[in-house]
Amino acid sequence: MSSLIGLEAVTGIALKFAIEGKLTSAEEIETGHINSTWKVGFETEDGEVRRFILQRINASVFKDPMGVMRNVERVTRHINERVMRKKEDVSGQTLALYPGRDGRFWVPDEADGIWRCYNFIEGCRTYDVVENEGQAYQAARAFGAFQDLVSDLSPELLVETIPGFHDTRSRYEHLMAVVEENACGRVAEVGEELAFIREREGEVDRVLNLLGRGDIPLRITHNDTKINNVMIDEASDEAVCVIDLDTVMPGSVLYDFGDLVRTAVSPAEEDETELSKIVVRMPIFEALVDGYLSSAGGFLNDSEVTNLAFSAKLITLEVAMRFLTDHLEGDRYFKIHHAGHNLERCRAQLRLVAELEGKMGEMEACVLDRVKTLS
Ligand code: A2G
Repeated sequence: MSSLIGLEAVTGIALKFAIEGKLTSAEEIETGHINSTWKVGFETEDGEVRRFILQRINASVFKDPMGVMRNVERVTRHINERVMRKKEDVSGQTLALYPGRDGRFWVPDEADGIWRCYNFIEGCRTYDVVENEGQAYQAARAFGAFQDLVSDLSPELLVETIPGFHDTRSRYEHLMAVVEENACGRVAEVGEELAFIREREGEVDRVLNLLGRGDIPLRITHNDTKINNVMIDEASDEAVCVIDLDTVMPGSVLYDFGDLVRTAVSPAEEDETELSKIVVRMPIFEALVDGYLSSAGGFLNDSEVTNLAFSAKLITLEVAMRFLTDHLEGDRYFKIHHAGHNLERCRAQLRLVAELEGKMGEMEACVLDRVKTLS
C-alpha cells in the first residue's frame, strides 16, 4: 500500500531542504517496510538534474525520531572522519545527509513527522534478490567494513532506537502473548506455523546466552542488514555504500551477518508464495562468507565465527516470528501491500528456516574451511 502522504506534501517538504533549482519530479519508492521514501529530482538553471532521497521516519516504530536522527548524524560523521583520516575500505561508507534551509539535518512536517534528505547516487541501485556471487561478496564485504568503521565509536553516544530489537527471547514471548490474546481472531489459521516455531523455542536463546556469558561481545552493529540496504554500482557491481542507519546501535555482529544471509541466499523474494522456489544457494553463501571475512575476519572472535552459519537460521526465525506477530495483531508494524501479506512473509521465512536447517552442516563446514584459508 503506498503511503497516505500526497505529492503536494512531499513537494512542500522537498522545498524546505537547501537544494538548488526547481523541483521537477517526485516518485514514491515502495520497497521499504517501515519509513515512507520518495525520490525527488531538482533541475538547476543550467539544466542539470540532481536527484535526492526524501524520507519520513515512521514514528510509531521509532518512538524517538530525533534520537534516530542524532544517531544517524553521529555515525555518518564518524565514518566520514575515519574515511578521510586513513584510506579505509570505503564500501562501508554511508549516504550523506543533506541539510534543511535552517541548517539542521531534518525538517518537520505539519503532522509532527520528521523528514531527512540524502544524496541519491546515480548509477547505483539496490537488489531485493542477489543475482550472482559477485554481488553477494560485495554486499557482505560492505557490511563488514561498516562494522569495522564504527567499531571505535563509543556506544554511549548512541541511543537504543528500538529497545530489545533483536531480543529473540522477547520476540518469542511476545508472539505467544499475542496468540493468547487472539485480538483479530486469526490464530486458528496459523496452527502449523506456530507448531514449527514452538519446536524451535530452545534456539531463541543461543546468541543471547553467548552475549550474557561474555563469549561474544556487544559491538556497534547495523541491525538491519537486508541485502537491499547496500547500494551496488550497476556498471562495476561493486558495493558503494551501506544505507538505512536507523537501527545502528549496540548488538551482535551475528544478527548482521545472519540477516544478510536471510535476504541474499535464496533466489526468491522475502514474500514468495511459491515455497518450492525458496532454496539455499551454497555458492552465494560461500561468497557471503568470503566477502564478510575479507573485511570483518580481523576482529571476529572464535565464538562469533562458530555461530555465523547458525545466525542465519536464528534471524530468519526471528523475522518470521515478527511477521506472524504483526499478522495476528492486525498489521500494525510492517507496511503491507495486500491482506495476508505478513502471513505470506512469515511462511516464506519459515520455509527458509527449514532449508537452512537442511544445509546447516554444509554451511558450518564452509565457514570453517574459509577461516582456515584466511589464517
Ligand atoms: O523489515 C524492516 O527492515 C525491519 N526494520 C527489519 O528489522 C526486518 O524485520 C525487515 C524484514 O524485511 C525495522 O523494523 C526497523
